Amino acid sequence: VSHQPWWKEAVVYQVYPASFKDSKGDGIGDIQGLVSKLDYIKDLGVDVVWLSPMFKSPQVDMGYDISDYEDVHEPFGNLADMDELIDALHQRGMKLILDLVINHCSDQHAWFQESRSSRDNPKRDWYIWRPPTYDSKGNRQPPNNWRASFGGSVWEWDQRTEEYYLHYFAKEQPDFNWDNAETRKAIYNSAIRFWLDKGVDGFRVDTVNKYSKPAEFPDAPITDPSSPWQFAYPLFCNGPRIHEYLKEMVREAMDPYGDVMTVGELPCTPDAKEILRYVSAREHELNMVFHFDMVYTGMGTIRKYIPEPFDLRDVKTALAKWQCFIQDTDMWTTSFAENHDSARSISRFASDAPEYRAQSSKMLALMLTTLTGTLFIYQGQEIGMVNIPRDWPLEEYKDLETRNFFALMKEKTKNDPKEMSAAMDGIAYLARDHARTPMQWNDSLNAGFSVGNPWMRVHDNYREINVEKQINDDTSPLQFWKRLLRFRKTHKNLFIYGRFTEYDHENTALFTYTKSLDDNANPSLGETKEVKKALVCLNFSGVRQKIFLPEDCQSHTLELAISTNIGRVDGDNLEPYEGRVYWTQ
Ligand code: TEU
Repeated sequence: VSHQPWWKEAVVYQVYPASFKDSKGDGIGDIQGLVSKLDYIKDLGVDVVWLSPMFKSPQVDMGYDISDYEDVHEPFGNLADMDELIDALHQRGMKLILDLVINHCSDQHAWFQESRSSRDNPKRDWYIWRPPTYDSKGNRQPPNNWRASFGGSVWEWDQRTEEYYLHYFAKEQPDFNWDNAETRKAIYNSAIRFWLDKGVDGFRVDTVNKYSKPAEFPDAPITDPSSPWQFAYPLFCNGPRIHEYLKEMVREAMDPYGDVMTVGELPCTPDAKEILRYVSAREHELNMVFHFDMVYTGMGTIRKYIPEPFDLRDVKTALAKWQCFIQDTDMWTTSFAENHDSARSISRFASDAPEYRAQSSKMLALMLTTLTGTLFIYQGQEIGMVNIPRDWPLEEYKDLETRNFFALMKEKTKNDPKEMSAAMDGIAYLARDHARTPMQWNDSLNAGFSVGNPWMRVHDNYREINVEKQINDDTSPLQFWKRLLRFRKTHKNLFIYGRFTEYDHENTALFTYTKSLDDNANPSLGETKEVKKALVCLNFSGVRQKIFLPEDCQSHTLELAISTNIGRVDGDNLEPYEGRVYWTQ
């Protein structure tokens, strides 16, 4: 394939600073802890580290509420630690992207403190303030009925200046007014240029389609007035001036630095034409986006923690859409199954039963490493970490989204035991907390994460699942991931760039697809011959399944390239949660 930008072939590893490695013994992960693990990350085969917010923050939303873009949350370290991290990564030939959280900031940020101090403060218009409305009985009302992502109204009343301010997330996360050019310029300087000047290589752009608000704030169509958590999420997205703002941001704050990598968080954007406006190369906005079609399967539509039934076809539809959609366009995409907002993929899409957990981990790894797009691995995914057990009490869950949902259910159901048990089932299946239990390094106290009292409970299975136990075990998820990352790069024209074709879609146990060379690709050498086409067979069930052999593969001899069953495979029967790749021509 002709020369491609570096970020297409990069493997990105996401680090959640609070839960990765604590070097100070205060029970909170920190930057020096991350620095101490860079050789581990490098050895895995990673090119880029994505570090979730480490900026100064009151931590209402785990750092996605920033009170100073130009400083570091004290328990994580300081600016000198960040300089050391950037340098240590670059010395290893790796890169660093930070989280760009610029739809909102913390209510503790100096800018917001000024803005809320009076109606005529010069920064008043840096946020979105609106006067109250009144109902027929003279009761004060917020400007509209929109509900925030973390519960309650998107409008918070400010007594001092007797106006409401807008917040799509927590009330401690006031939304910026991106219509104000002065605000945009300040954001570009403080959140972007400050870090690019320090040598940061790019950004994961938080809530990238929410900055432009609708001109008016019409009420959302509330289908169920009794449900306190109706929220207008789709109305928050893809506003009238979003592309103007993103083009300006890239042109003014990033282009002067050369090749800045950007990956946008793009939920609620099903329309292919709209997606192209964000990531088509000719638009010069974002390099790529995370789509959430896969990780959202099974989440409630009205409220994410009321799970809805799905089967493998929904997952295959989600993935196939993006694999096919990008072909014959000038856009790019991502391959991921986990992040800090998502439950663990083994528990969500395969099986975390002890007898199937490792095999599930390897099968999912085989899927992710053979799909087209830039590959993202979330901390702990490489060793097969799984969801929090159902019997943990709510107190062990720290995420405000989890806590607020539970409180809303209590209020709505008047603490009905059956309803509350269902709420706990939803939390135990989908909560963002599942991704935030401390990284499991070894079987010593607190899994080697901290010698202090961890801010969040370590998973009880850390003695069975940890880096040290897997680093020397050839059959472990960790070793298999390492092998797959090399395998993917060796055959990058097939697996990073190749053409995806799905077969047997109605099968709810098997995911079968081929990857074939694009016309202009030069085949890479397999072990024995040029490989132009690979057949990927994934068993997402706990039952042996006969491989599905596509018509156009039957005339060729199949050569086994790799299997999650190290060493032995049983003819054309896939074991439970087994994955295989065959060369077909
Ligand atoms: O996520 C925004 C987002 O779409 C999800 O958080 C979603 O709103 C939530 O999971 C409910 O479905 C980004 C960050 O990834 C998230 O951690 C932050 O909480 C949020 O923005 C606010 O910055």
